[in-house]
Amino acid sequence: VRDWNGVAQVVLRSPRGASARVSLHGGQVVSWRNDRGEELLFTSSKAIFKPPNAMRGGIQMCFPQFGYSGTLERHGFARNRIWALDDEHPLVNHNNDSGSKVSVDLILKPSEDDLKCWPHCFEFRLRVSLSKDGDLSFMSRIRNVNGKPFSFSFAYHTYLSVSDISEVRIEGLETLDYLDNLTHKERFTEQGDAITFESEVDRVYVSSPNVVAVLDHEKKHSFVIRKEGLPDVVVWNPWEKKSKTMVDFGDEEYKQMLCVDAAAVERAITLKPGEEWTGKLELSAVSSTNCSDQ
Ligand code: TA6
Repeated sequence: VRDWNGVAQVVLRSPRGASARVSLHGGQVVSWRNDRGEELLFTSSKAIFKPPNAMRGGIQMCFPQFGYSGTLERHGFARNRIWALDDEHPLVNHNNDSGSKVSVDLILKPSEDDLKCWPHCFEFRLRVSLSKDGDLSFMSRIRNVNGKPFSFSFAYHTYLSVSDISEVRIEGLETLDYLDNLTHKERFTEQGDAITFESEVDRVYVSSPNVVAVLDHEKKHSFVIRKEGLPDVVVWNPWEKKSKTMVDFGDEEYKQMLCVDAAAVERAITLKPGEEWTGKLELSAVSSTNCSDQ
């Protein structure tokens, strides 16, 4: 654990030199580097570092909602809270079928103020792991602690770093239905080939497969996204006009980023007292030469 401008962060390192930095503010992954030291996540050069608020970029935990609604702050409060190391087993090395991983376990429980705006007793346990090959994975376990039933939506709000958004394609979402946030969640059906980008995109692809590929040949790597328990994929790029409305985002930065969020948005998840939900995400950054066989 290291102190980073007054913010506690945990640095995970793989034997080949890959790394990930997890901030206890928001449970946010603020950096993920491959074994050549290249940064794989986008963080805005104008990101406002004002703990405990989430800074623009990285991978943010959006809970108990993804999106906007009356009482709760946008995308929920989990990304704007100070998490704690889960004292049961904060830093674990565990060998499992995919070889050794290093992990950190964090936990978030509601404060008195949180309970005022969202009156449900929950425990959100988050395990962030880095495999020996540099893959970054997340396991979120959210439990209803003997309250009344509650419902929530969830997203791993993931800012991927790309070379040039106009060169990027997403494979795996073809022919799916999506809700278009630009037209008040109107429902459309995606056409039959890879998704490319030439203007603002803000969509929730529903009932999506558990493997999605973001191909960025310019940058010599592509991302493979594997998920479990998360039926939807949010795809967002603000493009030029929207970028200019965000103080913590550079006017041209939309060219170097793409949000592809494993999520549960269309249908809220409901937990009865004592029940627990698990949502898993694994990100691999593969060199373009072998991304086709992913
Ligand atoms: O669909 C993604 C989205 O909801 C966009 O509408 C945009 O608001 C983005 O999330 C970023 O949200 P944030 O709260 O991080 O600025």
